Amino acid sequence: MRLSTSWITPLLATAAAAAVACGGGKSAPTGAASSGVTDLMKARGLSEADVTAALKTYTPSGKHDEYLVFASGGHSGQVIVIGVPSMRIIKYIGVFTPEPWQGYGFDDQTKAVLAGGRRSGQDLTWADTHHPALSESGGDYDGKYLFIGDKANARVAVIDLADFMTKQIVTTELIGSDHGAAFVTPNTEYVIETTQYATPLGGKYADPKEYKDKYRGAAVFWKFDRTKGRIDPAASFAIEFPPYVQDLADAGKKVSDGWAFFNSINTELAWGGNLEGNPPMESGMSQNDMDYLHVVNWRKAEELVAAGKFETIAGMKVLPLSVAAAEGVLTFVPEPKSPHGVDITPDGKDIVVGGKLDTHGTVYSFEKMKALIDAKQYEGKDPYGVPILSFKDSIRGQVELGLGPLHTQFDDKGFAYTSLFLETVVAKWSLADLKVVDKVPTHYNIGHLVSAEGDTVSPDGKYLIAMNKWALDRFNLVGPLLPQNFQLVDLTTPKMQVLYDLPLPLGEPHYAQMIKADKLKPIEIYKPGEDPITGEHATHAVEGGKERVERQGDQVHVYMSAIRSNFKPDIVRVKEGDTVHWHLTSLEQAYDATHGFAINSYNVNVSVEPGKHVDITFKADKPGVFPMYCTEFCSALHLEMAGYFLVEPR
Ligand code: RUQ
Ligand code: CUA
Repeated sequence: MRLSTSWITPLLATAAAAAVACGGGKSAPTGAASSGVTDLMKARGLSEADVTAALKTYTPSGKHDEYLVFASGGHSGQVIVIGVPSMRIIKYIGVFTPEPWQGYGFDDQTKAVLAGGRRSGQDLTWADTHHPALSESGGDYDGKYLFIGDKANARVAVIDLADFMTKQIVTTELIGSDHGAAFVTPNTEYVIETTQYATPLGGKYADPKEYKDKYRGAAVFWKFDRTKGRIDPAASFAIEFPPYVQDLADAGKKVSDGWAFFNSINTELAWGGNLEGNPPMESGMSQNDMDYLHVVNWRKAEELVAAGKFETIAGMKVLPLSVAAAEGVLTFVPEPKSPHGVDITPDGKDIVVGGKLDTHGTVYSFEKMKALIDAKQYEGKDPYGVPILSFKDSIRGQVELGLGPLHTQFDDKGFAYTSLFLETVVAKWSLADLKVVDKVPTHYNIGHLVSAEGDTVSPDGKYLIAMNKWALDRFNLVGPLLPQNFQLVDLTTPKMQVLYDLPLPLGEPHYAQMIKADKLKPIEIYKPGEDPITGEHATHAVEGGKERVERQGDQVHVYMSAIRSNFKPDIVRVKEGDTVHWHLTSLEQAYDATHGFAINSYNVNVSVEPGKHVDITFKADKPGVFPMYCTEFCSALHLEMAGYFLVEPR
């Protein structure tokens, strides 16, 4: 390999200029760095492209990232926060499952949050977290909240980006699974959750032989109350759909605000039964050439529900399919067989559907569809009475993308980026003339992709992450279960370039959203004695000097404080059989001075960040001597931050 260093000088100069422009650091060397760099490149076997990629992503200690990515943590039930361009993982947020470090699911406050996600009284200790959705104002991310859906158990969570904590989980027994979740309307009026697998609504029983008549899909519109920062189930509603197996969803924006779009993959009404004389599920669902894009006027649905045109099923207001079909709430447009992603362009004018089993992306025109709907110009009706628009009169065109188009994101220059699963590339194409202009290979089997603010009304371009399902030869060998691979792609160069591979060993990650970091304004500490879930001063908050143990019959209340480097009280005596109500407040107000608190054998483990208050309730049913201690290396006397919990035998 012949190495020249002339190319690196301008690159270093640019980097130095950028550093000075951002007010950062001392001036970097411009001419002299080259010989040392050449030696390093030789020693590590790096090409010029490698070093360029390194310069574009390397983020020195203390420098922050320009973007933050919120990625689904798949089965872990968590959300992963990643910095871009460094690709450093910055946080895991506990959402649908207990997360020990944060004490999430261990104190009374967060146990109650998780309990919101119980189904039929059952605690669920995993999730299939899919699509994160940042809250929007005017179709742009506002940096306030994050929502995410659990496909497996049809749940939606609300995360407050003030402290990056999950505040609420909602679910409805109306449906049994979701996939089109979570997607928000442009002002976060609603968080959309759409079924994947059809079931009888409300958790009833019916044999799949009655699939056509008894099984249904639905789109739930969870009402988000911004003043409270919570979903209001009582103000939410659902729209009943035929059992066509709805897939992804997206809300209209700008011209198409008030509408939402859902695709589907099973107009065949297949339900499996490969030992009962039926075709297997996958071929049964792929017989017809066309499926239906569901075009939904949700504002109209909202009006009809407000006017009382609903049935209540499993506590949810449901706009019946017959009403939705008759009142122009639900209209179908054919879409090429078994599509997958549906994504609205930044101007809200077009709806891009990924073909999956078709080589095309189909670009529907909202204007054309709206004109046909207004003129009631239909081609026919489906067996459930839903009007169907003409395919050719509804589209603006099709773009020949390649094999297995799935999901689409956008930039600020009129380009769209579609993931091609089978071809395992990202295709860049022009929205104006529907032509592919570039492709970049990804390693391997790309699912979703995310560009900077790429599904808002004003995408940034710049960066894209390919979220790849396979990673076979990319990293050190770690046995049969491999990490997935997030590849950072540079969108600023004439040809797209892969800059970085991030193995993600927490999965299976699905979708992600990327937000400009300066839109986020997280708090640094809690107010003294704050309950992080209510945001209020906790009823049992402990003040310094007022620590105590109070007994009321067999109920023992422990009012404990934590501050470097002790717990007060550090001896707590109870009797076997007592119920213990532990009230723990951190008296710290210094940023990052976090303590943990643990008692062995009682599964007590909480985290108290500065100011935070938590309650812990348990029965002291095991007599003995239990050391309790701080689980964060908080200070030089961290090991001394300990005490004894004494349970005297009866
Ligand atoms: S989707 S399999 Cu987001 Cu492509 Cu779930
Ligand atoms: Cu507090 Cu260690």
